[in-house]
Amino acid sequence: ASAAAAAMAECPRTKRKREEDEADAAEPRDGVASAAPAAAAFPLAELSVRRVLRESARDKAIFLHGQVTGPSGESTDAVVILEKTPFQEEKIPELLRKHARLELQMRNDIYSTYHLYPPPELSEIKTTVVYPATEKHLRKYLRQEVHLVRETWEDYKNITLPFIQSQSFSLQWVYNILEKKAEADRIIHENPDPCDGFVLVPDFKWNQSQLDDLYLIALVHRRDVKSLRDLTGEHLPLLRNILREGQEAVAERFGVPGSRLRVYLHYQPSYYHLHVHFTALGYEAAGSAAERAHLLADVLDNLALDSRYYQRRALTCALRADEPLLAKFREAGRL
Ligand code: GTA
Repeated sequence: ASAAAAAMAECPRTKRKREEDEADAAEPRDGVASAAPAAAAFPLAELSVRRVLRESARDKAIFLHGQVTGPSGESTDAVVILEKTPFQEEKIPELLRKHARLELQMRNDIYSTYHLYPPPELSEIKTTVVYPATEKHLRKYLRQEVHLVRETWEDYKNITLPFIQSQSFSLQWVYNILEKKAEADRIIHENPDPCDGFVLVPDFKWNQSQLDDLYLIALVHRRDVKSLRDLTGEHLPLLRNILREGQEAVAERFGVPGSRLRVYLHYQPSYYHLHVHFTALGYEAAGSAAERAHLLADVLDNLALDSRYYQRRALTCALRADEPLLAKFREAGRL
């Protein structure tokens, strides 16, 4: 009860920001918000596919733009991501024993290939749905060339900040987790301190069936820190808590030690509420490349050396070709 009470308390430094955000969340910029997830399953069979936004043979994933037609004939956009999941070692004997069919494709000397048809319970396709999806979601998932921009602190203040204040994705899903209105049963660890606390939950991208693609996300309780750019020495206790407690919680729950985890922040993130990614070191998660990922341990050292490190240096950002922020950099003659 005391942990719950602490989580309800508020970091004095963030009170004003929360009030602004609540007003903001009531009227989300991308026009989509819900306090809690709808209970009904998504009508997948009724989805009419408009186009393939992206597909990846390597990741065995396809990103679809589809539409669902409502009772009065209106169409609503959705993004549906279908993704084959990694093998679970412990299910292999069952897969071999219970396969529905094994069809020879070719044989040559000692070499042969087959089509193996597993039973339905062993052929899961991870399905992620964004519904209703905004134009911005469709753009986000569309395959695009990316361009690197070197964003100085001046650029951040004059170009990026006004842009993210005017049109970033709704943070309602984050507030739902922090307020236990969604995913409450999935919480792996919580430090309820309103200033230096956070909630650790499995990321959206992880089905938790196997550890190869382990992916969790730590969401900070305070609401006044948008991204890496806002961090100063003041946030060191918060960041140290995330690293230490996050690693301990993952080791305890999943048996993966800190030395096997990649713990990092994105710059630019998609969602401007500070969060930290925890992924299995052997897993090349989308967004773990050098141009986007900043290791939390390095961020801590940089801030300990210089409290205003992230307000002094230029940061590289990878922006998609059709991203309005990239256009803003072009207009400002910064590209
Ligand atoms: N637990 O409701 C949620 C939720 N949402 C809406 C987002 N996340 C959530 N987690 C929970 N519940 O890791 C997670 C996201 C992401 C993090 C936000 O929050 O899965 P970020 O702000 O740094 O933004 O992190 P990021 O990484 O761009 O977000 P996102 O949405 O994952 O996009 C990543 C890019 O990866 C996209 O452009 C997409 O095209 C690509 N991608 C590749 N594979 C996938 C996949 N399987 N699913 C989704 N996106 C993928």
